[in-house]
Amino acid sequence: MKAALLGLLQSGKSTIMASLSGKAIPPIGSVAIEEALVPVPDERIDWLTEHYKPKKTVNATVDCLDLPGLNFADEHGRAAARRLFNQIGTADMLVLVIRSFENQAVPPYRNSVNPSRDLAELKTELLLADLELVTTRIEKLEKQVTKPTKTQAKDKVELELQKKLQDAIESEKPINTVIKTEAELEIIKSLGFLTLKPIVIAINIGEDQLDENFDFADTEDNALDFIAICAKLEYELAQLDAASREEFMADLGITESAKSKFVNSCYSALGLISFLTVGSDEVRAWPIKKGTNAVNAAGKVHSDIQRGFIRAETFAFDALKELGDEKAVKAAGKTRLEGKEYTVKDGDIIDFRFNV
Ligand SMILES: Nc1nc2c(ncn2[C@@H]2O[C@H](COP(=O)(O)OP(=O)(O)O)[C@@H](O)[C@H]2O)c(=O)[nH]1
Ligand SMILES: [Mg+2]
Repeated sequence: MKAALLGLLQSGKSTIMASLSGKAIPPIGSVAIEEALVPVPDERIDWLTEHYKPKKTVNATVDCLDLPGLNFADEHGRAAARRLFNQIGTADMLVLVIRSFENQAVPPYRNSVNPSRDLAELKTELLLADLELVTTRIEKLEKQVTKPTKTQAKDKVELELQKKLQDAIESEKPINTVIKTEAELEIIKSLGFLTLKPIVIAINIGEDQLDENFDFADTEDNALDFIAICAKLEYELAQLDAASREEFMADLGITESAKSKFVNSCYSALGLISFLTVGSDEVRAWPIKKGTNAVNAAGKVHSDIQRGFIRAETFAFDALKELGDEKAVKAAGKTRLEGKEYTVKDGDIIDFRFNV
């Protein structure tokens, strides 16, 4: 699952990225696209690792992309932004990084620090990029449907849908408010619309703003996921060893690290949950979309297991933790045999029975 960090010039994307990856911050103005696989912290995995002492532990990961800063204040910047937007069609979600920190050494975008203005501008630009895509597509389809081609019927259906999208964008609604069915999604999926993607807003707060409340509750945006991160502090924290880090976090009153906030909010914005597999070889978390059934979950582990699926032997992590070991879980009647259609739950520990 890929999350693209998008933000205006010097909003702190690379600093956030460095606090997630533990790597150094690239020089200011760097245009290289950095990528990091960030493990999703999971206390269940930590507990299971203690319990099974496996040779290997694998957390779920979110693949984070750090992109060059956006600048819509001049033509050159707008052209660069458009090129960048065309490159992120394959990202599964967007994290919009918004500057709220004051820093004399870093000149602010449009000469003032103003998070709600910046957020509004970013959202408008995402909509405009989608409007351009939709308009080009409609022009093409309108020509195409007049010809008696094999795809004529299909093209007509798509044209209707694209017009609905156009209406939505023109009234400043993201495309994901219109797309309701899998069939509709299938039609437009390959076009890479930006406002179809789930969005998390990361407010990069100053060192002096740790206690402020940034929920934007008075705007229409309270439907979006917001997290507040002080990138600079988090970067410094990430450089410390675990013990000093905990001490500093306690001093500063930070209860959850940026890394954990960040990947957890991505995970839930993507609609992901984890099922777990355990054993002396490996303890592992597997990300799946909420609502995935057992046979498709099996396919995440291996296509052979999906093909030869017989049953999923399942118990809840919580039951194991409460009762102490697998034997006790079984004795308490809490181990279940589930079939292909069983909807996997977050924290299910699964042993797939299969036959190839
Ligand atoms: N004071 C302060 N400075 C920050 C913070 N986050 C980033 N900066 C500074 O802002 C500048 C731009 O940050 P950078 O991460 O390179 O931004 P990017 O252009 O979005 O990748 C750097 O000089 C950072 O040190 C923060 O939370 N507080
Ligand atoms: Mg950068």
